[in-house]
Amino acid sequence: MNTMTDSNNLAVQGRQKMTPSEAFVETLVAQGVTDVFGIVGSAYMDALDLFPQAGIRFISVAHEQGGGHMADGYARVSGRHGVCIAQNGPGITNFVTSTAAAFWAHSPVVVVTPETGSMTLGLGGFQETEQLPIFSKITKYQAHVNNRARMAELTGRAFDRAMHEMGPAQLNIPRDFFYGDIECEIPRPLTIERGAGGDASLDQAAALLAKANFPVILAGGGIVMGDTQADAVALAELLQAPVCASYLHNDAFPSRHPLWCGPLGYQGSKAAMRLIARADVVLALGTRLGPFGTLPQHGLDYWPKDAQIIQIDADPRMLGLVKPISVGICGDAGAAARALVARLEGKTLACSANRDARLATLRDERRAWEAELDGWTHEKDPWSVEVSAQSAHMHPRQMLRELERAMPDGAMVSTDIGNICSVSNSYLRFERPRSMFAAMSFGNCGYAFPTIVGAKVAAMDRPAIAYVGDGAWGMSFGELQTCVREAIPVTAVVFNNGQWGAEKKNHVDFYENRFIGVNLDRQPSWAAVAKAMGAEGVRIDKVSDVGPALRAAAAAQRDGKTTVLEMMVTRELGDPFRRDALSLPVRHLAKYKATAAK
Ligand SMILES: Cc1ncc(C[n+]2csc(CCOP(=O)(O)OP(=O)(O)O)c2C)c(N)n1
Ligand SMILES: [Mg+2]
Repeated sequence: MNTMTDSNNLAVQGRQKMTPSEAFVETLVAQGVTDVFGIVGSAYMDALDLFPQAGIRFISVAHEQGGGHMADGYARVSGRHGVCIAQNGPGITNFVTSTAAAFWAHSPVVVVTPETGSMTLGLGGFQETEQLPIFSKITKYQAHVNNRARMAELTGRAFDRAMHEMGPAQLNIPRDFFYGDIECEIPRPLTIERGAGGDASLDQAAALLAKANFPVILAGGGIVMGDTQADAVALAELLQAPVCASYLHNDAFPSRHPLWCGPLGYQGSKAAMRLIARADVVLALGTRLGPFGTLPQHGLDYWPKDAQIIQIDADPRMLGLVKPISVGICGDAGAAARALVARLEGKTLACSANRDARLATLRDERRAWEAELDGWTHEKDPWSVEVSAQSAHMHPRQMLRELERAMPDGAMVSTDIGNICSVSNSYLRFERPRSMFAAMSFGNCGYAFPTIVGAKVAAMDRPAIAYVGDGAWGMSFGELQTCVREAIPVTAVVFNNGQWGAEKKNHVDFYENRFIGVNLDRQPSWAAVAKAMGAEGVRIDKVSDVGPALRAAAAAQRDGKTTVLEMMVTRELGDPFRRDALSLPVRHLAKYKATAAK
């Protein structure tokens, strides 16, 4: 039974004769799709032909991976489905990385994968590969249209599952199944409401929180995806509890709120780490407690191993998966927060007794971390000191602080995988959810730029800014073509340090500076490349130019202009990503002895 009322649904009603292409497109209409990203292909041309009359914009991209990331960014900012489509075979395999990234970003992306024709499947015809196994581990659901008469049903199900399970769904369609005559009804979206969780577990959680002396809230992506920040704020204020953001979800809690203490995880906030280390009860609100997000950082092993952990997540498989927990609640973060407020309001809370002392600690930690960031203008390890002494370029941290100060209100910021992008985690603060679009756990270079392009399509009124290292930029700058061609104005801040820095840091720390494949010598001027591609390009050499340049580029978005700000920075490098996973080199063979750790 469809629970959505149909009055505003523009799709055709009732059972009737149509072609499968019409059934497919009408189901998109029924699901509220207005934008689809991809590269044109004969495999789905019959359906594409209907897009204009259906009110669907086809955004023609430079590379399918970019289109997949755009669908991801679009979904992350709008809370609606992101949709991408491509040619069978090579167009579809180009979606693999973006689909895996969307999987770990919990994005409701529908990946439409037209397949080789059903009558030649298995014969090794043109552009043929088995498309279902490839995506089997990176999707929440796979629909295969095994009969053209089921086109609408399976299309609708792929959309519903993507939203219900918050992740990519694949819709695989043999290309000959777009043609023919069928009779069907267009399914309406199946809206399923999620509740707060079980009463007994909520009671238990409320009892733990009432007794807590130092409760700390860990605000996760569930708050962002549920658009439920106000509920998290209400619960935090009731408890007067410090709120840390989970790794790369800096937009889960407003940074100007007095209880905010910043993100945990790699290059996160020491204030957040020091406060959660003191917790006797942690309320993990809408977070899977991913293993990478709570690793020791800055020399602080901050996860409170003796604390009682209450974990709330909409996916029961995430409860207690990574960290031992005391109470697991399968529910919507916002609904659970409201249910906890209802249980705790008017009750005596143990933490009220030490409220002033706790708030003083919070203020002290926040102040200390801000002061440390103000003074931390450059990296201090010997290699960084040496390379920056030889350079006239900007220190990355100073540049990042300037970007933070100049960040326009309501900005959406995507960040790539790289050393400088990672360091930016300390300097990214947001007042509203759906503002930060980091490459999440999949961690692929080349994520940030196309993702912000998709985000901009969904929110044309918001400034859209991507932080990208120069190596990752080399992978993704092709989508400047999409910005120019499709009039999608964004700002790319490209950190030119002439290296694949994050990996080079491992050479410095573990391999005695034996640099292999990490220097990006003889790069083009990225500002000049941008201009050649029809965008604006500005090279920034001085810290004092950073803020004005960002403000001007963000303002230029209102005039439809995409700008690349090429930031000339030193080769210094912050802490490495995977200190947890590397070891000093051991060599047994005489031939390789010279590379053994001394
Ligand atoms: C697709 C992909 N390839 C390789 C890597 C491994 N990797 C992680 S960070 C990094 C270096 C990033 O360099 P750059 O974008 O220039 O940023 P920087 O570290 O210099 O700030 C690489 C190669 C990856 N994460 N993703
Ligand atoms: Mg670099």
